[in-house]
Amino acid sequence: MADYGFGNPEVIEEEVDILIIGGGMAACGAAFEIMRWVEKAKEQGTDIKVKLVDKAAMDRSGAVAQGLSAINTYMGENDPADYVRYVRGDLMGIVREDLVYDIGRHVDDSVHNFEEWGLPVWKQPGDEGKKLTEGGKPVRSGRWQIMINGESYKWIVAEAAKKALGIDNIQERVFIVKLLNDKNDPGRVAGAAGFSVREDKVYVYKFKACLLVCGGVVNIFRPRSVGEGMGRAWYPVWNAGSTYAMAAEAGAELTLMENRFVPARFKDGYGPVGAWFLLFKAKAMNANGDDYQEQNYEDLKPYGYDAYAVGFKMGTCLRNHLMMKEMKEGRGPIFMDTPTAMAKLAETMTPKEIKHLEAEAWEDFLDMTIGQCGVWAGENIEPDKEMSELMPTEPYLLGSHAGCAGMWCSGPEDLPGVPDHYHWGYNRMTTVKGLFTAGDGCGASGHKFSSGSHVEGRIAAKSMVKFVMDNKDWTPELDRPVEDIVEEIYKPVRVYLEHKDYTTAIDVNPNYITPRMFQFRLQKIMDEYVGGVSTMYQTNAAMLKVAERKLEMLREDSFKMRAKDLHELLRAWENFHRLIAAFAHMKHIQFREESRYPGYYYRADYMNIDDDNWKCFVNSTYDRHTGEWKLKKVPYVQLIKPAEDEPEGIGRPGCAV
Ligand code: SFD
Ligand code: AMP
Repeated sequence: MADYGFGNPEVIEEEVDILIIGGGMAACGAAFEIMRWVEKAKEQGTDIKVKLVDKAAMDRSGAVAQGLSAINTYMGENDPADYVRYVRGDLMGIVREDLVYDIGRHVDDSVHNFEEWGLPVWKQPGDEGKKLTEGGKPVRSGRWQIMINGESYKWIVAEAAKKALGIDNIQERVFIVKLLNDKNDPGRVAGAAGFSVREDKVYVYKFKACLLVCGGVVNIFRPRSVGEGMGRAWYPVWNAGSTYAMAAEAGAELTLMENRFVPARFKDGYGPVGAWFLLFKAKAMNANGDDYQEQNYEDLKPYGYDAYAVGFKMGTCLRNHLMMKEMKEGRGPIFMDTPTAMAKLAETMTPKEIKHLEAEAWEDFLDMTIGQCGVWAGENIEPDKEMSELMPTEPYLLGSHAGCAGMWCSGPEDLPGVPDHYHWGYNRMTTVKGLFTAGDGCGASGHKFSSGSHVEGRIAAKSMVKFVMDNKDWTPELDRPVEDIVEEIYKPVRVYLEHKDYTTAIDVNPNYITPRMFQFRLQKIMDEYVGGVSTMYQTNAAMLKVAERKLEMLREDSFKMRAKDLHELLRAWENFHRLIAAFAHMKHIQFREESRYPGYYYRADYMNIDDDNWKCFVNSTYDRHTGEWKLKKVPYVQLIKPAEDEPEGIGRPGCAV
């Protein structure tokens, strides 16, 4: 390797038994849970070494960085079977009910722990000071959601994780770039490699098992906020598709990557709407003051979307669909009527209580989306006096909120009726041996949110320890020499150092592409051809064909991405990950010839929901050597009987594949 000064990284190799990649909710759950099982293994004479690596600092990394104002999955008095019904209703009838049920039956334990660790959970009058475990009744915003004072949510959860795992077993500010397969078994993972975002160092880990939990994908589509607002998004911008890309490259089967989440949000600040709709009972209306949901209901019928709604009870994407019709037909902007909602609530309140209500309206955003308060302050909006605009955002890929992209995972073995293709090994293990996931990584089971992601990390942790115990005598061997891996990771640095003197302007050079420009190109392709905001979320086979060609050319150019410093190296690798995740999304949308998620995206050439042919999962695998994607249909099996008030479409069996 030539000596460039910067760009000659120190290489640190380490062998552990289990590597947790990521430091978000799922990773913190895993870190908290795992030591209990590691202790048990120790009692049986086996020492298990666990390490956690996060690209950022755990106290504020991932989606919960700014905090949250609600825990959106808490069963309490509810039956987990009803939780399954809610999730499959919201995700248009196709979910892995075994995985969803598994979350439902365990999630409350995580929430009880959060409260124990110091997270303030709102209680109903008279129950203040009484913990949930002591029978304290939470303030529910909806059937599944409870309110919290959650500005420090992530800090609290990370503290417990760090305490359990021990600070020496945590490495922050290391960006993992790729998983490494085993030399003797390509269907197995044996290691991972990444680099420090602060020092000229490359890290290569070997392990028996790993938990890949790097969150979802943000910024593959051109965002609504550009220019001065760039970097503003609803989901966390630093979750760049690492989970899906690294898993795909390692050979893991992905599922429902055609699914995406397009949240309706307070415009420009991306403030969530849940508390306003559910807790404050606010209504959304069009520019004329009409309730567009009521007015447009008939519009669900022509393409069979009404089979997935009962009256005005319908899932997130269908609510979006009705809103988008208003916007397309020129009756926007859409407003959230905050003044009426607040005035109504205030009718029975004392002046002191009204002041408190106003404070809560602000705190909802101060707790989790501070930028929205910036918009309100900057535009002189007092929510009790003036309405705020709502807007569907650019699309995100995720598996834990109101979306279900991710990896195809083995589920629990103790549930009745579970078919063989739902369970082939250890709970939450992917189709690659030793590779586990949770949270945004585990597909076909959305609506876990923060608490469900935490508990899913715990479920995976327990089964990883079992896997390691069953593979005690196995030694990982990397399928590539370490020097090779280091060269690949530092390639963008080499490209820069070799060509930087060719021109006098650092950003203008025919021999390289900057990560920033690369990202713009990716976002333009996805936005214009794969159903972004500029086409109002519509695409078709011909547009996808163009997208494929352009993405393929972008892939060729990706090898010319430059990194002038460590920050750009991070940006370059985030873009590689985004590109693979974007490919997966495009390929899946191309394969599924129906519009399963109207309001998230439309196949304009197949506008119907077509249960006869498409009530099934779509799974894919990627060959990193050839760049080829293989897609297939996988049967959906209903495990929980539909309730009487469930939409007719839900009752339909999965189609033959
Ligand atoms: O209001 C690498 N979420 C909400 N959940 C709730 O329970 N209540 C809410 O109120 C929620 N809302 C909400 C939510 C999220 C956001 C952004 C907003 C509002 C504004 C959802 C949850 O936060 C979400 O479901 C979970 O956090 C998902 O957990 P997980 O573990 O799958 O992802 P993560 O927490 O983002 O963590 C990812 C980690 O990976 C790291 N990382 N590390 C190493 N190498 C790499 N290459 C890496 N790439 C990423 C990250 O640093 C991070 O640690 S509301 O809208 O409904
Ligand atoms: P959000 O703030 O939009 O992320 O939503 C938080 C929670 O409230 C999620 O569980 C949503 O599914 C739910 N939610 C948001 N808006 C509505 C609505 N209009 N009707 C029913 N549930 C909603």
